[in-house]
Formats: sequence, structure tokens, C-alpha cells
Amino acid sequence: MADKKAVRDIRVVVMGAGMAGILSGIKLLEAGITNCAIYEKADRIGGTWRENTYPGLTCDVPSHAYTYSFEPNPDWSHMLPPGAEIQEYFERTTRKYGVDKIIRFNEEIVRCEFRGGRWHLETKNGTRDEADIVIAATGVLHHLNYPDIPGLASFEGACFHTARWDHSVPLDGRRVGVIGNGSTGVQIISALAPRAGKLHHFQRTAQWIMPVENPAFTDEQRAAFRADPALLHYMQNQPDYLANVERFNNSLVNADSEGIAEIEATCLANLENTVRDPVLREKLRPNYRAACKRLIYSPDYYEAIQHPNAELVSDGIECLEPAGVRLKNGRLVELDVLALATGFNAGMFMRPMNVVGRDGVQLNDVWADRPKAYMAIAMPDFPNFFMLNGPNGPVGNFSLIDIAEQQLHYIWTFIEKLRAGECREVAPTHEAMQAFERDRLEAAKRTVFGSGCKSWYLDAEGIPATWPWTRTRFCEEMKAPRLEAYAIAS
Ligand code: N01
Repeated sequence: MADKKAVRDIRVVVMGAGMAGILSGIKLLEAGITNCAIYEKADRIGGTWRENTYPGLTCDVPSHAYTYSFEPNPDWSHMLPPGAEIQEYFERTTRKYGVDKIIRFNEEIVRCEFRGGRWHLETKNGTRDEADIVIAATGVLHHLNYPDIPGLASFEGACFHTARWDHSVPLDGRRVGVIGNGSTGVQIISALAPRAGKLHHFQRTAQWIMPVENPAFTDEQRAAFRADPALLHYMQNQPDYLANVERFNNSLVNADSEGIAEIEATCLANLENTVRDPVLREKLRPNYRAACKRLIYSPDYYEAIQHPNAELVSDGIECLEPAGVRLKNGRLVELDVLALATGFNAGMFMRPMNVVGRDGVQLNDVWADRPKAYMAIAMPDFPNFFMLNGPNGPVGNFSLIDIAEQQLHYIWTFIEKLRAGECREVAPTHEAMQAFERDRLEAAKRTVFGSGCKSWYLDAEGIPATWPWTRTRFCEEMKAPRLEAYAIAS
């Protein structure tokens, strides 16, 4: 991405030092754009991997695929690596590329306004900065969703959201409840079943569970990865895995595709073959299309929920009481600890930050109905403002690192143009945005995400907020921007 034609000393500000922000920092420094800063609200890098530390946290994307393409890691311990190991990978990579030197920790940007041809930024601490280009890498799943359950505050045991896990609370031998059975809740149950005295998993809706193995890499394998860059490259780009990702993600655009039917058959066989009690099996049987919610990959959830200490509670929750959870059927489930695996409000993105574009256009107004961005990256009236893993980007069971790398590659065309002085402002046209959004909404309704379930993929009107076309199409679009869709002002 090096630029030999550089004539302007542009300043770039990146919001957020998670996976995508660190990636941006690496590429900026590599290109010699040293006039840059990453603003991070917390005191450490890592984003989701900093915030989530719950027991059992692992990535459900294979470790070698969940790395930056340019920074393979021969030392992954497992096929599906624990969260702490991923955090360590990002910390190490941040230091290796010198990105730590450009991060401003404990600086939460609260205002970002385009005035006089530049972005003017202000943090909660009152720090001010200006930039020619802003890259918003603020993440998707960081606004916690607390359940609206009556009496929640009255519970006298320990209670916390899973992204704020309180490690001072003992778990061994105690009565633990977990509300929610998304990827998070399921991983926690697997980890705690052998530890808790009694473990209650409160399920509102059954999930599709895809079986997966999680073997440890042996010392010999890791030595081989270290010794042989070609082998490591192969591990990062295993043809079988990539073909599966391609096939699965291209199936998502059509709920009636063969790929979705295959996923359902595999998950149902997993349920039938693993869950021995027919009553429990029926409670665990989903009644909507597989992959409508994010598909859950688990090597051991069905075994964990059949552990003698574990109980699946599928009767509705009436309220919380000081002693525990009162069910709609009148039963009180007494608890010492309650973990809220109730997910995130995904539609916020960089908000509540006050982002103001050209001529006072407010992001909150532009996104009043739903978050939207041309090609999931840029917006009219917000010149030189680009998002990584922003609204309408692909989501699913694959590496978001790969998505962010492709998006940054796309953005780089504009960074080079701005840096070379070929233009001063670039933003998609209103026409391009409207046509994109019209087509996106039309296609979104046909995806499996819109086939009749509740999930964080849906916007306030129940329309999937994700990339609604094939992954192949996304990769094609990210190769280079269609310049005719942009207003490029010199
Ligand atoms: O959250 P979720 P998550 N009463 O939104 C339930 C990523 N991730 O943290 O299905 C009772 O999926 C809700 O019930 P229902 C991944 O992208 C990745 O688990 O709406 N229950 C649901 O069961 C994932 O998709 C990894 O009926 C209530 C749960 O809470 C995303 O994070 C690991 C409720 C929320 O599930 C979010 O996963 C972990 C209420 N009032 C997470 N409100 C990897 O391995 C909500 N629920 C990469």
C-alpha cells in the first residue's frame, strides 16, 4: 500500500484500538503515514477480546484463519483459540508494528465534526484534534444489552453482564444461572458445567448447534509451523475451510438454498445423536431456519447441558427476586450468581458519539431509521470518513479480520488519492447511497437472516442489517471502489 506520489502531509485519526483499528495503524505506519493517531476509550487495546473474559471464551473461527493475513501465528494452542490467547496476539502484534506508540488510551471521542474541510475531534477529557481522514473502527458488539426483566436489581446474589465478568465472584460449587444461549451463553455453560454446584441455563429460544472439534496443536505441529512459512500460509488459507466459508456464506442469501438445508441436517443429527433424553431434546429443537440467528459452533454444549449438575430451563422468566429467578410457572430457581449472556445492541456502532458531517448534517438524523453506509464503508455528507466493520457489512461465521482487511484495501484507494493531492474530499453521492440502500433492503428480506427469528442482525424494523449478497460479491466489490459512485472534490 506504499504511496510513492505523496505530496500532502495528511493526518489520519482512527477511532478504536480493536482488531480493525490496530490493522489501520499498521497499514498507515507501513505506508509512511506517521501523522496519525488511534483514539481508544479504554486503557488497553483489544476491543471485544479485551472486554470479554468470561469462562469458556473461545473464538469459533479457526485460529489460523483468525489472524491478520500478514501476521501468521505459528503458536496457536488450539484449532479454536481461547480469548486470552487472541488478546495476547493483538497485544504482541500492536507492539511489533509500533502501533502502541500512536494509541491514545483513555481518550473517548465524543464529537467529530467536519468543518472547513477537516474533521475536528474532541474527547471526553477535552482533548482536541484535527484530521483529514477519519477511520471509524469502533466495533459492533460493544453496547451491552441488559434484559428488561422485572426485579433485576432486586437480586441479592452476584449479577453481571458476560462482557463485564466479575472474576472476584467464586463459581466452583455454587448455584449459577446463565440467561441467554447465543454463542456466549453456550460457551459459558460448557465451561461451568463441571465446576458449578448447580448450573441453570435459561433459554428463551432454542439454538441451532453445529458440532465442531477443537483439537490442541501439538508441540511438533507448532514447531513445524514455525519452521515452514509455506505450511503456516497453508494453515491460514486451508482450501477446505475457505471453500466451506464460501459455500456457507453464499447460502445465506437464500433461506431455501441447499447449503442451509445441509446445515440443518448436520445440526439435527448432532441433536438426535447427542441428546439422550427425548424431553430435553425437544426443548433444544429450534423451530426456525438454521443460520437465521448466528449459527453456534460448539464441541460440547449438548454434553454440558446433560451434565448431572446442569439444567436447561426453558419455562419463561417472570421476574428476578432477591433469592433468584421466578419462572412464569411459579417455580423459584435459587441462585448465588447470575450471568447475563443477553448480547449487545448492535445498531449503535460509534454512537453515542456526536458525528456531524458537512453543513451540519447529523449522523443521528441520517441513521434515524437505521444505520446505513454505501458499500458498508462511507456515507454522503461525511467526506473522508470511512468505517471498518460498520453498518451493513458482512457478518456470519467467518473471520471479521478478513472483512476488515478487504475494507481497508478498498478505502486505501481514497487515502492514496487524498495523500497524493488528487482530491481533498471524497464521499459517496446521494444517488449511489439511495440506490445501494434500496437494493440492499430488497435483498436483505430474502436472506436467511430475515426468515423468521429474532437476532442482533435485525434492525429496529426487523430487516436484516447485514450485507445481503454473497460473500463472493463482497470480495469483488472490495477489490476497488466504483469511482462513479463518489463525489470527489479537489
Ligand atoms: O448474544 P446473542 P451473544 N430474557 O445476541 C437472550 C459474537 N460472539 O453475546 O434468542 C431472556 O447472540 C436471547 O434470547 P432470544 C457472535 O457474533 C462470538 O451470545 O432472543 N433471554 C439470546 O439467547 C454472536 O452472535 C463468539 O430468545 C434473553 C441471548 O440472550 C454475538 O457475539 C463468542 C433476553 C443473546 O444472544 C452475540 O452473542 C461469543 C431476555 N430479556 C460471541 N434478552 C466467538 O466465538 C436476551 N436474551 C467468535
